[in-house]
Formats: sequence, C-alpha cells, structure tokens
Amino acid sequence: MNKSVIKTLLAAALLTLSIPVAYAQFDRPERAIKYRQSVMTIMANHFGRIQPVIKGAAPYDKDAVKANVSVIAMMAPLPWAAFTSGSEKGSNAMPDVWSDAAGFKAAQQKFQESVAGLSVAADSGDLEKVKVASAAVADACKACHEKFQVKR
Ligand code: ASC
Repeated sequence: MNKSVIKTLLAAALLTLSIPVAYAQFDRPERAIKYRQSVMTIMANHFGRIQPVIKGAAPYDKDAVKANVSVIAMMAPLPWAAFTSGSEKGSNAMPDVWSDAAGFKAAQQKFQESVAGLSVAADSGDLEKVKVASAAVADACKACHEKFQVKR
C-alpha cells in the first residue's frame, strides 16, 4: 500500500471512531436507516457521475473526477455505525449484517480500501488508473450488496 492509501485509511478510521464517540447519534432506528441509506444514495450518485468518463462517453476532466471521488471518500466511513442494533428491520439490510458482523466488517474494509485506491487514481490524473480503481470500487459495492442486501 502506498502512503496516500494509508493516509486515507487512517483518516477514515479516525472519522469512524471519533464521530460516534463524540456525540450520541440515532435516537430512533428509522433515523439510523434513513442516515445509512442517505449516505449510500450520495455515494452512488457521485460514483454514477464518473461512469460516463470511465465508459468513454464523456471527456476526462481530472478535477471533476477528483471532486466526485472526494465526496465518496468522505462518505465511505459513515454508513457502518448506522447499522445499529434495533435497526435490523425496515430496510434492505439482511440479518447477516448483524449475525455475521466480522464478514460485514471485512466487506466494509474492502470497500473503503477500494475507495482509497480510487482517490489515489483520481489524484494521479491517469484515466487508465481511474478505470481500474473504479472497477474495484464497483466490485466491492456489488460483493457487499450480494452478501448483505436483500435482492429487490
Ligand atoms: C453503483 C451503485 C452500486 C454499485 C454496484 C456495482 O453505481 O449504485 O450499488 O455501483 O451497482 O456493481
């Protein structure tokens, strides 16, 4: 792992640790569900914005890609603390999120590492690197959804 990946992961870990510790967060399960779904929605939106570039349907604008990726990087640590106990029902989350906490954690980490890789690629300005890193993010999203999200 290169230095900026490690830095991004460290920052993500600190954010995940510090936010829940500093303030109580969800007073009702519905709010935890709304929060985690909102974060996923924002990440999916900004990931979606760079896909035309990946597919060659839009020109590569390094700064625009970086701006979208930085939103995803900021959001990536956030959903997980919102899978609170008590919020098992009422969303597409499968019971495995809670019964296989280690597996869920591993999937989160894989995703966060892939996002750190996408940040490095976006900073490099090399579209080929962005394409590879974007595919890794899509794979991490998909793997976690397949294992932990009820099929719609
Ligand atoms: C997205 C999105 C996902 C992932 C997944 C990748 O843009 O909303 O959940 O990519 O579809 O396979």
